[in-house]
Amino acid sequence: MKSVKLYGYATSPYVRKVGCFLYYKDVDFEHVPVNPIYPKETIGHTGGTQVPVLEIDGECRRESSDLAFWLDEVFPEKPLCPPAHADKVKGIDHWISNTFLISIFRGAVDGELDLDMRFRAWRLAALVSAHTPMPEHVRNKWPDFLKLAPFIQEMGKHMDLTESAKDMHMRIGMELIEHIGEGPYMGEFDEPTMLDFAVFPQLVWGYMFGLEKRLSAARSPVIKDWMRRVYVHLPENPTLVLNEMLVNPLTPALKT
Ligand SMILES: N[C@@H](CCC(=O)N[C@@H](CS)C(=O)NCC(=O)O)C(=O)O
Repeated sequence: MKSVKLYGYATSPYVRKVGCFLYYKDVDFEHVPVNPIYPKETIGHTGGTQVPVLEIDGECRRESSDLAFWLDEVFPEKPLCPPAHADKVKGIDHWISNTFLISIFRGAVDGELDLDMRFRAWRLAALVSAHTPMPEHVRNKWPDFLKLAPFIQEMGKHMDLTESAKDMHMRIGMELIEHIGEGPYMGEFDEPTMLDFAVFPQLVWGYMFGLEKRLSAARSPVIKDWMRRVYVHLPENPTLVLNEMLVNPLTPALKT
């Protein structure tokens, strides 16, 4: 049996995405939590600080979408990017990587540290600390650290900041609905692909772990039905966050 390790903190959307790839493929893996303050302790051997890192039998690779292709090579069952649909999958994945996933960081890029944003950031720090405890003064400063993190500043360069955050989230929600189309899965594929697992955990984890009061994505019937279909392929907690931190279980929210 191959030894598979996923290094990363569960507050990273890219780490959650690769976690879902592994869950869907039923690959046995070890999640190695990375302390964002001291990443070298766990991923120093990779020569970098970026997560996720996937290690298969001692070989380490980065870049979440490339990891889907690598997983398909090593574990061909349940392809994340079926060869017959590769062009379409890669096209929509481009939208996910360059629009959907970076939009998650819009609040931090705007850097308006109102009380709401601070509570959010402190909760994020608590979720990270559940795995890799961070000192109290670091947790307290987490809202400011997020605002200044170089990789988040970099994401800001790829956003149209003249569009309001509200308009941006609305537009991206509509684009997601278009990509789901008639379903059953994103791209109107009959089986789930890397696309579904790149998006799904991002829509549910904030609600599950106390960042959002409501499962807001489920306000769209199209997205809610799609979430129900994708969730069937994943464990109850597909997010890599410790179960002890759960605030709202997902099943009841998707049932009603
Ligand atoms: N394009 C990368 C993005 C990964 C990424 O931005 N990871 C962030 C966490 S969300 C990170 O590791 N930031 C710290 C760093 O780059 O040192 C992927 O898809 O894997």
